[in-house]
Amino acid sequence: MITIHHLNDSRSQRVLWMLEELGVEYAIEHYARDAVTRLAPESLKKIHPLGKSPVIQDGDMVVAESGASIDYLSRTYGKGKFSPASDSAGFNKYNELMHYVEGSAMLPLMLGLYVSHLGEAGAPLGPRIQSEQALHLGYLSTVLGEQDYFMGDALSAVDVHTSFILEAANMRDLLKEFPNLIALLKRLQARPAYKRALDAGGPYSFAP
Ligand SMILES: N[C@@H](CCC(=O)N[C@@H](CS)C(=O)NCC(=O)O)C(=O)O
Repeated sequence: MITIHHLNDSRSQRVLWMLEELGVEYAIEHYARDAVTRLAPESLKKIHPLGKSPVIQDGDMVVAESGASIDYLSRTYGKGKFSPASDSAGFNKYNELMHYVEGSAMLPLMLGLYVSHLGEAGAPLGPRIQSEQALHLGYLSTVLGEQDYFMGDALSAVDVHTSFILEAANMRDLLKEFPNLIALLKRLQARPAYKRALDAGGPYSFAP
């Protein structure tokens, strides 16, 4: 049995969505953010020493990091539907994008969020953060191009993983120059599995 350790309003939402797309049986352990600090409860450290969400368990296996979790689930249970085989032509692009999402694209969005708390003191960082946000969203827009999904004409784990970037950027009104990313986000959020995952995960502020 797969268990997802789900923190409300977090990156864990996209792992729940992957589980719903796969149609596998799973259990949810819910964790609530501290109302003031937004940190996860200490109890999450019993599952993984970092105490961050998401974490999934599958039998004896514990996987942290949303990208690794989504990739593990889609490779293990997806029957090749959501992730290309490692010897196929599309694998390197898939692998690059799966690492890129948290390794590069998320950083300027997180910096924007943190620096916004500094008020005027953070102003000198603004131009660099904004240019990095534009660089990464522009890159994602170019990779997507005219396709329906990042890997072509079908949903893959890359779209599930990237959704959090698109939602966080959209919430900050950063997608308006990228109509193809807006169209993709609408396409993703219209999927029945996406909606089922929202019902399962609880309130999620990046959703419309
Ligand atoms: N790169 C990690 C980030 C994990 C992470 O920072 N999760 C946040 C929620 S989005 C969290 O657990 N925050 C609560 C805390 O830091 O205590 C991933 O993609 O899973």
